[in-house]
Amino acid sequence: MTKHYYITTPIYYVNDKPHIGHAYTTLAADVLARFMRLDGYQVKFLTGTDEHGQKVEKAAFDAGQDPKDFVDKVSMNFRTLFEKMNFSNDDFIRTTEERHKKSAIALWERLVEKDAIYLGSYTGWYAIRDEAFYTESELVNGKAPTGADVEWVEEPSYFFRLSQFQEKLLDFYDKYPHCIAPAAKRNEVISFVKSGLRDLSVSRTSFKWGIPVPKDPAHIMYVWIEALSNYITAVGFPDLEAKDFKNFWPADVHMVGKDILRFHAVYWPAFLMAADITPPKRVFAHGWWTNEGEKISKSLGNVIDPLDLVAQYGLDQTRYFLMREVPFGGDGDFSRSAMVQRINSNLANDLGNLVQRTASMVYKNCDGKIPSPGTLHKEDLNLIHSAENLLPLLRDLMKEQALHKALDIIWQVISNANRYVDNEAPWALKKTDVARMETVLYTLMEVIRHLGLYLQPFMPGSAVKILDLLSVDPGERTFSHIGKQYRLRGKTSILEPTPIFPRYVEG
Ligand code: ME8
Repeated sequence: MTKHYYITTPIYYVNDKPHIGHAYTTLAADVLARFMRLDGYQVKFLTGTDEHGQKVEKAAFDAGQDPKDFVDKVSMNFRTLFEKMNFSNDDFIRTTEERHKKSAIALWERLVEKDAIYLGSYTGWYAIRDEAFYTESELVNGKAPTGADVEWVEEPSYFFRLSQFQEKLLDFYDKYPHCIAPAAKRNEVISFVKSGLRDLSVSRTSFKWGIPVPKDPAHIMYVWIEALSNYITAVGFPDLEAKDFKNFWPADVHMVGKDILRFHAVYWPAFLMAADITPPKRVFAHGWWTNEGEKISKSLGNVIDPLDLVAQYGLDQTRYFLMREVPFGGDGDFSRSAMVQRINSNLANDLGNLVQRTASMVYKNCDGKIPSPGTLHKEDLNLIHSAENLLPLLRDLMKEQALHKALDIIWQVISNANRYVDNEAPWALKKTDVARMETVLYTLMEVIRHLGLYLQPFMPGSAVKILDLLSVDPGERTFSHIGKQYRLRGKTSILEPTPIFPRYVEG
């Protein structure tokens, strides 16, 4: 039976050009999606743009453009970025698309039908930057707790009966302990819900750029109720019988930043429960990046454009750095020195040298062909087994979204292999015992084959180069090709090796 896996990213506001944070979340989802595909799952990986609401309307106004023209352009910037970052998303959703309008309206109508929405009036604070409502007691020095400016709002509004979902949500978190991660974030959500939930304003009348409320077009749907529904739109909602809906819903992972966890782990499951739709299996909230120790913000002028990083350091180098530098789930700091250190030490030295010196020795000393091994010694088998046995460990880590730990254990094998090269000294064996040299080089090549397979989700371009170098059949590059049965065959010609990970030299 086909196994399915549905992973999503937030849909990003198109008020400005994409930055490192957007690339980061989508990269993490890309790595997971690629891993699961290699592991035999049918994957749906969704990302996209959130194009309605006051924040986007204001950005279009400030740019002197019609909102539709404006969102078309900015959304395209995200699409282009994602292509350049080699993201493998299966779909890119825009909330201005017809399929999404239809779905958001259907969700609203379902909520009305279930008596989960009523008309009232909202009096309180609203932060356009956060697209969020705040009470007086939540304000800090007259601003939102996030630092965003707030404005006073008094207007008729539809409300969602969130207050009725406190117990249901707590039961849900209890019954599905893995539905929110990391654990510390889960605890924060639980204490927030325990502190009591107020009904949530879900429509606005003070702007126009959004989806009108069915039968009451003076109201525009609150951007969050609309935006969250993108996750079901993309699998065919409102058609509950749609093939994708049946295969992929509930989503396996909503990958989000910690800033929007509450929307995903409280409001979204409540909307879905009210609409009689199963909530997502898991919401994972990762941390935030700072730049050289400073909060990233437009006003500080320190926003990092991911394409600048790619141009300067290389695509897979950037992907690797973002996934390795920070324990996934925690906050992290971008610094040039850390980036250069990672590139030169982990990529150029550890991995790059291993591949380059092994392949060069094979190319020069074995007539450009993978040697046939003699009897494998204990140390050869130990090394090969350390590579072959990674798969179940990686699976467990990826299930927890411990992406940095997955790289850690791959790098342990790389260290083992480098230690093995030093101990076995194949360059010396060349003069004393050619047969043993061939066995050692074969062992190393077989380990490198595994490294190439495992690194595909993280550094797809470089992994392809490694596997191509070894002439691994393109049809034998999934995780079902891990292990003994698909070991390299002696006498296979390899390509002439050229360094895959050059050192970064400050220019
Ligand atoms: O919140 N570090 O969109 P958004 C890490 N449209 N990640 C960061 C980051 C940083 N410094 N800055 C942003 C929205 N992010 C809504 C979502 S979903 C139904 C609607 C990432 O454009 C992180 O994933 O403000 C964060 O959650 C997201 O960008 C916010 O993107």
